[in-house]
Amino acid sequence: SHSLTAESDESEFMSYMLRKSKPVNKALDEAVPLCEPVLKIREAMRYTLLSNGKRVRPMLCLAACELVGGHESTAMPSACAVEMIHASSIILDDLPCMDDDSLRRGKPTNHKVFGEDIAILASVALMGLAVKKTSSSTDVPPERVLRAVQVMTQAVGTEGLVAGQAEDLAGEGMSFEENEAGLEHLEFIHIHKTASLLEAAAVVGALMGGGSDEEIERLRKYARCIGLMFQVVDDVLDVTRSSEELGKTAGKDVMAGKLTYPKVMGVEKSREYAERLNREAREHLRGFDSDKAAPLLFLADYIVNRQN
Ligand code: GRG
Repeated sequence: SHSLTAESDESEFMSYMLRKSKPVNKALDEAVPLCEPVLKIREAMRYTLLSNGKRVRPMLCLAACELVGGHESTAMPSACAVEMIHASSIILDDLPCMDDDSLRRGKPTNHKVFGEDIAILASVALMGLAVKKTSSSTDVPPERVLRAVQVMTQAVGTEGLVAGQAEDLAGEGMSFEENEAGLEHLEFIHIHKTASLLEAAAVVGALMGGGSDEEIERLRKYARCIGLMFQVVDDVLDVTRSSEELGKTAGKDVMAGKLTYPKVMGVEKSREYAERLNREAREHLRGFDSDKAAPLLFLADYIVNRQN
């Protein structure tokens, strides 16, 4: 199994992603053993943590670590931790009092299977475990581990996921003007709900790998760009999908009343914006060796080009 270079193609990137996800899934599996006490809570934690997500955040964490010269295994606890935070947040996001979703990753949502009480406890337990995992990183100077815990916890609270979710909920039912103010609201949500955890993944990976402050900052900016880009592309795909399915869709229209990039700036401008974010993301990686940066450059292209 050779490594990815600037000359690799998309299919080599896909096998790189698959290859990277294997040790991550193994470590996640081992992190929550199915045993007493609280067997039911552990089952619920495992149900979401091990269901088939793309593992973009762990991959970003490991790739950032390797990009600054660290070994993959040094960032493995942090890579698991960011996926635990991600799993924790999607359990809460799907609850009836939040987005009220019954399906996630093609399966019934956590609370549909285990009930709301168990789902909430599993979410809190995953969040705690994430902090424990990060702090148990070995072969890393303690001040770096401490910084990683700070970065990770900051990405969750009032400067991160919670802020994004709160703004999202506050905006529901409000008719935002499809103008500058609407765009600001939209960017705030995505910077916090999506980009903040991707930023944390890249930053803690680089911290564990021994990166300099300047390298860490460049990776943070790269991750913010791909986080925003992910959401712009998502909104554009929603328009494309719903026009394709026009007339044959049943169930709730999730986009009804929701502010999106196409609503604020139109489909064409949204596509241009995604392309601009991709260019900007790549510029932030310019100072790195292009072969070493290849996984992150491919990841950016993968996000901007995805078709569903
Ligand atoms: C404090 C844990 C916590 C949460 C409270 C509920 C909440 C605040 C925030 C919501 C976070 C959330 C669900 C953000 C959406 C992020 C997003 C882009 C999800 C989809 O990510 P993918 O495509 O998913 O990487 P997979 O399934 O591939 O992992």
